[in-house]
Amino acid sequence: MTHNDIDTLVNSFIVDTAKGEVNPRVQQVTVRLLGDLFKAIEDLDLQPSEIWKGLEYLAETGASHEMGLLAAGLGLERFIDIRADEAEARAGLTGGTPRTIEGPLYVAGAPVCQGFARLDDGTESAEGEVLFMQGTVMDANGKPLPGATVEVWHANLMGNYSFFDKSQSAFNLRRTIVTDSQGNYQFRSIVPSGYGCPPQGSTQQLLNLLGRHGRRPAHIHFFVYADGYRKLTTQINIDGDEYLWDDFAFASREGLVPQVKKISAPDQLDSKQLSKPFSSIDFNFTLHKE
Ligand code: MBD
Ligand code: FE
Repeated sequence: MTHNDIDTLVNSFIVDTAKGEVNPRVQQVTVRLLGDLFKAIEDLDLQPSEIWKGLEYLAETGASHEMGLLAAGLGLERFIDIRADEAEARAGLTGGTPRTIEGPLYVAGAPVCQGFARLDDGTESAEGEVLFMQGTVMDANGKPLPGATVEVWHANLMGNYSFFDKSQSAFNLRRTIVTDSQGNYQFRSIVPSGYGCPPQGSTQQLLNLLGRHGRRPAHIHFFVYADGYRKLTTQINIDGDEYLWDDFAFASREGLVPQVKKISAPDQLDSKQLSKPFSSIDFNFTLHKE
């Protein structure tokens, strides 16, 4: 069929058969996506077995709760971010902390703490390295924002996230921190490890066929928001990770790789009541006005 014939066919299937109330946006999107799919089937001469295999693949990906992971791995989530960046640039907004993808592993409802939080439940204290991270939430003029919210979540030493990994305690490595009267936040945690897609999962299966790995560099996720300001979704990467610029989810960005300071001076260890050197990251978040 020609592409014109396909457009006519899709319209006859979807638009001409409409009887009751129509949601014009849903109709528009359905016609467009279906038309594009049919054209791809025609152009690639996709065989019925391949088409059914594709549908089975998506069904299986959904059934195993990997649709979000697949969206990250195919760059769809990154593409959505690029479009958001472009919209911000058009609105004349520059200089805020760069956004990057949320990913599929956020869980709402983490415990709320004022100013400071310890994220880890201590189960990996023996093997893990302590991390302190701190900074200020501010507006584009550098004015600190007291009472702003910093939601933070990251993986453990196995690269796994609590809730999805049922072996971890509830909300391990997840907290909601409210900035103090100076707009400051601080947390104590352990330095996370990188993430790898489940090796037998459907996302990794496709990545294998594409000759791609499914690894992410070590990173920490954030939502940062305050009344009257745009919500920021971002991450920082742990510098030095071998996958830092080879992230399967394309989320690494200039400006989101803070320096990691190694603290080993006895007086500084004493002040934190620690016996081993720890890492420290200073990082400020800059929000745009709504
Ligand atoms: C992650 O931890 C993540 O942040 C993303 C985007 C995809 C998979 C795992
Ligand atoms: Fe993550």
